[in-house]
Amino acid sequence: MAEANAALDSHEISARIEYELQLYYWVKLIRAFEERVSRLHRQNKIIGGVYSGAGQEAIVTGICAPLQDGDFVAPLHRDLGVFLVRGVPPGRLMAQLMGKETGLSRGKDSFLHGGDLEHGIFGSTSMLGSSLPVAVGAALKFQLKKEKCVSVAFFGEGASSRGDVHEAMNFAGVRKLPVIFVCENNRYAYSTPVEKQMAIEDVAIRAEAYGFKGHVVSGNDLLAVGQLSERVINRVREGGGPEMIECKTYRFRGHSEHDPALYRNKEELIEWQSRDPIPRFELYLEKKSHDLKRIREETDERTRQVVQAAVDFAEQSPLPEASEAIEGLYAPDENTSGNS
Ligand SMILES: Cc1ncc(C[n+]2csc(CCOP(=O)(O)OP(=O)(O)O)c2C)c(N)n1
Repeated sequence: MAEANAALDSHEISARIEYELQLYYWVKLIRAFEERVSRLHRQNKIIGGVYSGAGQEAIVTGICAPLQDGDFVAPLHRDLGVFLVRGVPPGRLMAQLMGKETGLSRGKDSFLHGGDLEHGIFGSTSMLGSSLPVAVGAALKFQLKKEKCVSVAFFGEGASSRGDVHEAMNFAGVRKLPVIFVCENNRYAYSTPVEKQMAIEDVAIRAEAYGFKGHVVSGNDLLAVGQLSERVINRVREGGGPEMIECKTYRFRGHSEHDPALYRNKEELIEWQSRDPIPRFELYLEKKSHDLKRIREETDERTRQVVQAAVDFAEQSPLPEASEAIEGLYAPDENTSGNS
């Protein structure tokens, strides 16, 4: 890092510091937001299932931070953090989780399928893996229209066993599309351990079979994910064709809030909790001579306020009117008054 810094001027160094503190803010915000969502779920205030990404915050943060306006992301059911890093207002996101009028789908859905095309986010689908061909379709559009944008498709190691994941990667490889495939390998697909999912160690080695590069990185190391993602996104944006990033990680909670995850042993959980991405990044900040105590206190206070404001906004928002139930579901028919 010292060597790398030697080549930077003081302006670039302070921009880099600001960027790293922003990364820290995001992982803390995602953790605080999701912890609050788990509590709200127990209070019966959340509509639908809650799939916590606790333990995996460094992945969505490191991958999405270098993205630009116009880029496209297809997140997983566990990737609430994508919405926060892409700039979706936390209040609207919380309202989506509570099925309120002010939510992204105006109270028509739970978090699971809520997208926000304004921020380039495609709502995830129930069929695992089926959002990859959609992300590839977005990349094809960027290529055909000569737009310098990239598409990012998140998927789990469980989803990687699905046929349309193969089809999406094969097509992307053949057409050299600007798409980044990000595997969040958290070792379990619901209760199925990774050893029963695939006969190989790394999903990333499959990339070679499709004619592009695959990388393996610790998904619990924010710095490593962030640095790799910056390089990969730049190459893909410049027309280098698709790449795959496999992030090795672990989910701290069950598959969803109703799953006590009794199929995992306690030792394994403790081992992975000791690799928590947040203290790991704090250690990095401290080693870089930041006043960690002050930064942590300020960030905790800031995230507490943001999360509380989001909850207040969502709780004060109305539920949708029944008469609006089918509004906005179909594209207007240009030949009629637009109501069909
Ligand atoms: C095609 C398909 N099969 C099964 C399911 C049920 N299901 C929902 S999430 C899940 C686990 C997914 O595991 P993974 O893809 O590794 O993502 P993770 O939940 O671990 O983040 C399963 C089996 C589904 N939604 N779609």
